Amino acid sequence: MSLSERDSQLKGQKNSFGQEKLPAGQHVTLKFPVLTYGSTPMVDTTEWKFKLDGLVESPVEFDWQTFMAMPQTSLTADFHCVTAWSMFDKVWTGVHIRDLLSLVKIKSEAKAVMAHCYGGYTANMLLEVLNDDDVLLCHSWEGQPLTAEHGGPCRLFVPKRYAWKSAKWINRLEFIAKDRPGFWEQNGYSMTADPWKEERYW
Ligand SMILES: Nc1nc2c(c(=O)[nH]1)N[C@H]1C(S)=C(S)[C@@H](COP(=O)(O)O)O[C@H]1N2
Ligand SMILES: [Mo]
Repeated sequence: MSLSERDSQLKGQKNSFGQEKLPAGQHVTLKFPVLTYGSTPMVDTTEWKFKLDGLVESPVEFDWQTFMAMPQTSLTADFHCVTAWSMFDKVWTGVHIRDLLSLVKIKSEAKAVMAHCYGGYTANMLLEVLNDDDVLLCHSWEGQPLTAEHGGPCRLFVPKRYAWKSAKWINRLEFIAKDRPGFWEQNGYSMTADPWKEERYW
């Protein structure tokens, strides 16, 4: 079956949230493409640290051992890149965002969040987009540790948004009062990035 036949076969199919399985303007990939701006940071788990700060009562920082000792969640989900590929039904594993957020008391003024990464990349989203049932801080994909090019040792996974919000090599979540543009958002990409509304640019 050709890829375009595959795309048309998906027409009318729904994902587990009742959305079109293949959002408008997307096509299926059977690969796991690498999309990185700039070079791949090499981050050793012995040096890795993660911070939750900004509008929280008390900031928290933890190391790799602590991260891996947190409750672990696996889920099967799709991944949609704004360059038009969609990858379906892969298993992502890590710490569920709600288990992560339970480590801090987020102040009521916090409405948005900025993901910060090793290498300097940033991505923004509303707190309600981050705080969703299918959002993970991931260390594994299809049962294997994430490779460095895919964001290993740790990346964010936000399947309901275009993939640039799924920040690779993430090391900090900063809670902020007002949504502000991250790296791609400063370069013309959408603040909200909903694939089912084709929010690609702004
Ligand atoms: N730190 C960082 N995270 C990033 C990117 C990046 O360049 N740097 N690219 C984004 C984009 S545009 C996409 S499509 C996905 C791609 O993830 P993958 O390379 O694992 O497929 O990562 C996102 N996260
Ligand atoms: Mo992307």
